[in-house]
Amino acid sequence: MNLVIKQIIKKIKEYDNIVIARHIGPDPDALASEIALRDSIRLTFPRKKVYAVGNAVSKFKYFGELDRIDDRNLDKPLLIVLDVPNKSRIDGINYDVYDYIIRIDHHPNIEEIANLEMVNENSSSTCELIVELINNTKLKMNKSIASNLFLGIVADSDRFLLGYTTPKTFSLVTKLIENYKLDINKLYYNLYERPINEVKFQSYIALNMIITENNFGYIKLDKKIMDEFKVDSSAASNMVNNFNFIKELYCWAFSSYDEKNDIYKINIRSRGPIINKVATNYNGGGHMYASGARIKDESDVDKLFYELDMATKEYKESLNKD
Ligand SMILES: [Mn+2]
Repeated sequence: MNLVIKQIIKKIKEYDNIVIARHIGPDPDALASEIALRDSIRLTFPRKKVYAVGNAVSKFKYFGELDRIDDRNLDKPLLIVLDVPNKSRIDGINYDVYDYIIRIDHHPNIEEIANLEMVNENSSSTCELIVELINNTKLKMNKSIASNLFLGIVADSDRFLLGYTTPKTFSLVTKLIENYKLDINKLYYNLYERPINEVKFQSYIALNMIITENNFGYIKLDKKIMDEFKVDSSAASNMVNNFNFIKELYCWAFSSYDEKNDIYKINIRSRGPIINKVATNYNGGGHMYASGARIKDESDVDKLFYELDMATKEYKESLNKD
């Protein structure tokens, strides 16, 4: 790992134009890591041009502003891709214009997308990897960078609940809080404050979710029901983690219709069955126990749910063997 970190900082020093990108439909880890790394490089090397790109998300504005650029006009740019393992899911870049590409990520490898990779599947978050990068190089940090990195780690580990939360995660976070005097209670409001209609929508999901005999839970959220609760498809993704630790569920998935892009967004979570392999067959992917997919054809949603049910069945049967 240390050799890779050395190589990454060498490349950052070498290039004057640097673009940082992450996955489409960004979550807090993706946004926090790209903005934190951009701000750290700017702080350390004020003469470099560094951009964090991709579509902005209004509810995540508190992480900072994103940059609007045309990367085709940049001279010999370096691309740093964060929190995404596949080319097709990188947001807002022209892949072919880059002179050199680095990937920093905690998703399992899917395809070669970079010249240099810092990938650790056992890391809680991309933000944790950025903290390690900054701590082990001359890259600088300040309070706002530390706040973003803290929030990315908290969000992706679901408040240190999920696997891959290690003693290292806690010790890195402790130093962020101590060294930059983070007001963590204030920061939590950014992540966790939500309108009552979302809570009501969550109750609707709990009341109407179908649970199979294999302990797979699923629900389809159409436009009518989302209009009724005044929520959009991103609300469903926000609350999928809230269905963890339910005795009757080994795996659960929500399908929500995204009107703007005319697709069905699927959010899948698991506490046993491996789900990212299934999601990959449906224009999706992610982690072993946390995945997503984007589906055009509604009949494919049913097929995906069926395959998840079968994966859950297999998992349940494996439990009974021991
Ligand atoms: Mn992540």
